[in-house]
Amino acid sequence: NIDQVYKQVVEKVLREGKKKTNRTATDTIAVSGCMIDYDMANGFPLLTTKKMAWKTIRVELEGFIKGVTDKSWFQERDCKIWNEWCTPAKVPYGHDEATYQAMAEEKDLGPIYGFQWRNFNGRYEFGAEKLDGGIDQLAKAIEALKTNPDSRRILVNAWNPQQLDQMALVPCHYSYQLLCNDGVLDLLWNQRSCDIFLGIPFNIASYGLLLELVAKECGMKAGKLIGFLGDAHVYVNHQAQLDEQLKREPYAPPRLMLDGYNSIFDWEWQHATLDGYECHPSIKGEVAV
Ligand code: DHF
Ligand code: TMP
Repeated sequence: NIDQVYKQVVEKVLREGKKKTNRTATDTIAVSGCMIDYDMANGFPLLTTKKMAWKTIRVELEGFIKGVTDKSWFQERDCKIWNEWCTPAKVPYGHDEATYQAMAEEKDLGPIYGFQWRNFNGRYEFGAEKLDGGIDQLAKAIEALKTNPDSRRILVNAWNPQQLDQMALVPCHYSYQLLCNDGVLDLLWNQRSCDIFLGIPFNIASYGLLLELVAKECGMKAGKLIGFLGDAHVYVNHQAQLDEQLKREPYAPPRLMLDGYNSIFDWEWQHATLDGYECHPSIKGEVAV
């Protein structure tokens, strides 16, 4: 199950990792290169060894699919994980209290994931009535899967060098590929930088959910969920939490249900629910800004 796959990643990083300084004020223990390989037939990949913020994960993905770049949209739905970030075009990045305060107040996230998925390299203007131009990579990917499922060219890219300097945080997970084999759909994503305790459990569940959504949209079955991790790191102030988590015995994985919407483009977070999510209590950890 996914807890076992996750445990192997954590153990590899802690065993082979080297202490490293980085952009944030907190050091990490890091390895270069690691892979997550999970078969969706085993159940939905939400960790059971700590309680996961399932609503937050769904809201974030809905925002990405809709190309939302306004922090308020996420906050109105109780999704707070983007609170600490904003476009550096308005508040230059820094480590002092005044900067943190200003970043929390600013609502423009810049042309992040969702904008690039739906409007790649379009003209970016915060608060514009509708998203402006660019390439709708997600719609094209789905169209390609429906018309030419054998294709090895179905990719969505968030890494846009022309707009990196406008983004709240340059993409961590920067591309994904969809591969179909005999009606079974695999999703493979690339992630350059991976916070193993906080970020990765979210990223696994989020791409697992996206895979199920796209599979359903195309009348396919979800197959493999594969993640290629670049800099895989544990922040030094997350080690005690991970020690605690790894001692816990996983529960059986939950089942995902998707219902009550017409297409992936009008899917809302409430349309995805879990059957039988049994889990251990949540474990808190500080997010390095
Ligand atoms: N920065 C760092 N250092 N690590 C990240 O994982 C990260 N992720 C970002 C933006 N910047 C980042 C976007 N995704 C949390 C989870 C994912 C995420 C940002 C934050 C987080 O704090 N999770 C907590 C609380 C979640 C909640 O209750 O809403 C957790 O315990 O999982
Ligand atoms: P960086 O831009 O300096 O690499 O910092 C980004 C941090 O956020 C890094 O610890 C990785 C983490 N992260 C994830 O693990 N997953 C995510 O989805 C995001 C947005 C960030």
